[in-house]
Amino acid sequence: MSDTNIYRVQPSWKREGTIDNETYLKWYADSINDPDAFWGEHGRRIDWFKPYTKVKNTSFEGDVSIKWFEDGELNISYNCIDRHLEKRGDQVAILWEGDNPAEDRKITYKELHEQVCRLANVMKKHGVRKGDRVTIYMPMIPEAAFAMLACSRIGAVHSVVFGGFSPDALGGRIVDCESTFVITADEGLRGGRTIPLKENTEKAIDIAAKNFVMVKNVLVVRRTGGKIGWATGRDFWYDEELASVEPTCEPEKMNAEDPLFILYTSGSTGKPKGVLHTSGGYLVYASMTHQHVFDYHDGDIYWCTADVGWVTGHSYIVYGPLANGATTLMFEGVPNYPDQGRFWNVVDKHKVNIFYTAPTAIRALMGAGDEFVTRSSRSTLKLLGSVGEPINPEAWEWYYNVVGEKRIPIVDTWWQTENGGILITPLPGATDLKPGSATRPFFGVKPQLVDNEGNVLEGVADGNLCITDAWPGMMRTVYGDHKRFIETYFSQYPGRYFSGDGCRRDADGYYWITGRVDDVLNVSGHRMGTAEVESALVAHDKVSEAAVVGYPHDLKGQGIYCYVTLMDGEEPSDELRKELVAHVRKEIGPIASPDKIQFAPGLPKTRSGKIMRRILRKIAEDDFGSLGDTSTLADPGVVDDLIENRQNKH
Ligand code: 6R9
Repeated sequence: MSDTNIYRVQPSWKREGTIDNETYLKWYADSINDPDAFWGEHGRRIDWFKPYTKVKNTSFEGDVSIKWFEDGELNISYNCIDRHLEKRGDQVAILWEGDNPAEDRKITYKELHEQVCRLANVMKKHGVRKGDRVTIYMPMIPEAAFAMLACSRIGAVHSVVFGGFSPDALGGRIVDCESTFVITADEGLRGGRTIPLKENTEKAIDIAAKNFVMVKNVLVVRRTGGKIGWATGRDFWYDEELASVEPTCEPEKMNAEDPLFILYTSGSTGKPKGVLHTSGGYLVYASMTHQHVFDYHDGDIYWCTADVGWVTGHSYIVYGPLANGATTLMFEGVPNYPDQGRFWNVVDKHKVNIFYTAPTAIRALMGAGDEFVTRSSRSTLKLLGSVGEPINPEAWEWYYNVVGEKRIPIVDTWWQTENGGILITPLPGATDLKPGSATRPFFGVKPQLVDNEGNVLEGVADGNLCITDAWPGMMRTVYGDHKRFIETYFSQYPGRYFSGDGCRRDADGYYWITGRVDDVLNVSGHRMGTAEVESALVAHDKVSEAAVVGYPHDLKGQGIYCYVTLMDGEEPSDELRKELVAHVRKEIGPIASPDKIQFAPGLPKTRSGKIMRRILRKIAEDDFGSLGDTSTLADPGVVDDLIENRQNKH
């Protein structure tokens, strides 16, 4: 990675109130030297029913306890809606662009208020109470945001499950948080194709029932009008229910540390973890990062292309922007439908000022050719953002030169589901940019690099990325399993939060994320554990053993490479390959589709039976010349067969 190209902050990147470098340095120092004073002041950017008197009460030691603004009371939906009504009741809050370019909707703050209140009343009518978990399995339609906000209005805890996940994945998530109320749609629509959300929900409910979690009600939004099954008494139409209740609903007074949502994410082990975020600190952090990282100014049209099923959708489509009274664009479709120019057509159509997307999309569009971009104007754009995986410098340069016409800054934002908001990022008016670097920490964030033994690395270094002190937006626990929270994030390097990412710090103190150092894959910006894909594979009755690793993939960042050992008597075939791909898609969802499957008579194991993934990674990368020491293998002979039959021969 070269850091020779530096893109200096341009005067035109600053507007009134944009944070400059001097301010960044001062605020950063303040935030580190006196977090209580810093966050005590910035915590007031949101409205509190009862002001806090305590600010920070956190410990990364022992039992790990994170509390921010702990005696304050607030309501998230009040902050995202009600407090804007007087000044911007008629301003568009959610600007929706359908999968079909002919379809769009504009929802003002006033309308948002009514929709959210009605839905909150419907949930109350069906017995949903403060603290209850509600599962949201929705397409990218405004009702998904209404559902999240309605939960927050009554103090219910939402668990949004990405609409691309399978019935099994959905069922598992319903069971884990014991949620008895599900909000979904008849079908989703993406790239002209329908997704059977209600049908998947029914299958998931059956799975949940087998695990003794009984879903009592399903609220169904009419999206496509497609034919669906129906259980009278359990299923209700969203529109009919909303019409039957009052249009106002008092927001529940919530403690700052009351849970707001659970979001499942993959780790090194097979089972996704329910990352729990609470209310006050989360909203302060999401709104503050949204304002300063994207240099959001009043009146800007802001578009984040993520799905609400991911944390980026939570913090930067819904909560951050709406807390700031922004117009947030929500897009139902995909970047290449009807063609590869869709993003830029939408930018022109809705006069988008701030655009935030993922490297995988940038790479795919780069591959499609510049004409799809250059035929659009994009003159309204003021800032570009990137998130989800490391952005390679080539893609960064293309984004900067072609999409942004060398005119506007790019913010490469590093953060994770666990973090609640952006941790390492440029600020457009303050930070000189280097393609491929997430640059510097946001206020209150103390990064640290350590070697594998936990020794702190100073200055220019390459190591494991930890954060040494708490910030308001961070997760509080793994839902229902605080021990796992401590083990996963605070045990490898005690007293510090370990991100699972590798990272380099250069001579300017800039951070360069190099990717996961654990058994987590990042495929097109989607996180998944190798163990999850492995357990899906071994659930197939012809598979005896499986090992999954990532390999570099031009478009997806990482591809999924599976080594599969078959049951005795089973023969490898292309047919079976296809069967296994279909099987994994069914078990997890299309995002987990294996790219390569190699049938292997044996896997390289140590004498104690541990699979040596290092070797499997090298072979998947077609880099078997440097396999390193294989003498500890129980049967070194398996390696030759693996090399011989590798699927990525160059
Ligand atoms: C927000 C989000 C988190 C993982 C993270 C890292 C990778 C995210 C990145 C990045 C390099 C960036 N990641 N942003 N790597 N540069 N700007 O994506 O959350 O889905 O939990 O993924 O994504 O590896 O650990 P999540």
